[in-house]
Amino acid sequence: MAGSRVEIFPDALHLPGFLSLAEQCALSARCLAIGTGFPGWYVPTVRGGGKMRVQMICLGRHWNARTYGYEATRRDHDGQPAPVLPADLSALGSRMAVAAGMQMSPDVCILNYYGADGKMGLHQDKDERPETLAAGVPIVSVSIGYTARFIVGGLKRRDPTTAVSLVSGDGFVLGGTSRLRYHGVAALVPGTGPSELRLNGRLNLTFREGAT
Ligand code: MD3
Ligand code: FE
Repeated sequence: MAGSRVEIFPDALHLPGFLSLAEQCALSARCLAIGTGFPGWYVPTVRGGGKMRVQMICLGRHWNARTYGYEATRRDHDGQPAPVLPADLSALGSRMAVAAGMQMSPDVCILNYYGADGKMGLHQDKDERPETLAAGVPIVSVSIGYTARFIVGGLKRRDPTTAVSLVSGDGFVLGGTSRLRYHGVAALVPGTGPSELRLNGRLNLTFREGAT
């Protein structure tokens, strides 16, 4: 399925097998090195006081889970500066957008690391600059490890949703009129993903532009 594109909605493209196994192994090692280094993973606490069901680290800019804004330092956590977004990761985001027939120049990458019982509730990503959102500049993501039951809905929380399985190596690009769709991770399928990865969990990288 490498090189295929599946249109889930207009401007919502699933790219099965976007990364080869070798690329998944290298990227997984890279992300785990970043996350277990300093300042490393943290579990965000959201506005209502609840903890998210995922470990996170933001590269380039920090997404504040209390204010839902982007900033230079991890003000809602330990005050550390957000680590830089490495050029090769930023290039990967741009390359994925191009593979979906779009364009972007990421200024932030959010790494999410899910354990077997990880999930992410239905939400919209609308904290980037209004001009970027209005222009439909995409968010692009790539998944490694356990398969995720990913759900995508409409522009209102209660709109019907479609389920997509995001398998290790898959890309997903959400731009244009789909940029503000509600979406979330309903559950993971523990034990899935290439055994060569030796990854007990799932890594997801989202690349965003306009996080300023
Ligand atoms: C659909 N992450 O970090 S990635 C997130 O699997 C997030 O970790 C999920 O939602 C994860 O905000 C989903 C695919 C994705 C990313 C951004 C989107 C889907 C999207 C933006 C709009 C609509
Ligand atoms: Fe999201």
